Amino acid sequence: MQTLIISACTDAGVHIDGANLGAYNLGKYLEQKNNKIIYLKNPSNFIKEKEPTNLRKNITAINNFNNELYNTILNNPNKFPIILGGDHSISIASALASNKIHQNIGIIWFDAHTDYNTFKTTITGNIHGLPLAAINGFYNKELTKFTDNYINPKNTVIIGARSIDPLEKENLIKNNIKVFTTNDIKELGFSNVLNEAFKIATNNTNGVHLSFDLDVIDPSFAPGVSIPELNGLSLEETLKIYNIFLDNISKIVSFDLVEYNPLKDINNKTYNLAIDIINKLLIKITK
Ligand SMILES: [Mn+2]
Repeated sequence: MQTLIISACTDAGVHIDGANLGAYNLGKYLEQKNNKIIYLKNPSNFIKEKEPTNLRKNITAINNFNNELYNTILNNPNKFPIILGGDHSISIASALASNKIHQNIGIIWFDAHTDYNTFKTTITGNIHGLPLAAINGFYNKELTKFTDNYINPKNTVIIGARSIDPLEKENLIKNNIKVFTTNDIKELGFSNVLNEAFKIATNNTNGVHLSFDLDVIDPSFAPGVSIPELNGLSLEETLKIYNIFLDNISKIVSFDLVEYNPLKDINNKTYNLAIDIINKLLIKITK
């Protein structure tokens, strides 16, 4: 199948700089391997706001960016979209564009955080903490003006979470979102967790969007992310889980890899891992 690879060069969703460069670097790597890459960027006059008390930081820039990303994906409905972030706010556009094309999909959100805040519950005002709630149409409608179709919370699964804000947890409970924490993975075993995740995400849907936040991995293996969280998945666990995703590639209709931040990376550990993840996916899709 033909791929649509978009380098989503933005870090407007987080006060830490660098995720925009991550998207750019991954795009350049793939371009050298003869892939066609579409680069999306914020306007050159964009100045990122970092004021802690502003709980809607950079919302206009994020909405403009996501509007363009959404339309770019919709204009290529017969290709498999691979979106390289960028901070996690870009997944609002990638997941909802895929949902529009395939008419009702599920979502697996692989992440140390649950990204389920609203403008009422966010502590930081960093919009990369809100995307999954927006994708479910739970408040956050200011972030989804380009669409009115959402992914059903019933078909939404989070895997690898270990940092959930107290009010964010209430949002998850209200929407009955299935969350597998890192401890759940260790207790239940990753194959049981993945089986259950695919069951939830494929139940009466036309496919699954996989959103892979590199901070799900322990920072000792993937230090190059904007908001690292200790006690994450080991490299071995991550690759085993990822292999199960790849074994289920026929169910996956779109993919994004987000939050790689070269400014925080050590010895290119995270870069090399990100490239490995993308290359394995490309082999599966294009063969
Ligand atoms: Mn995330």
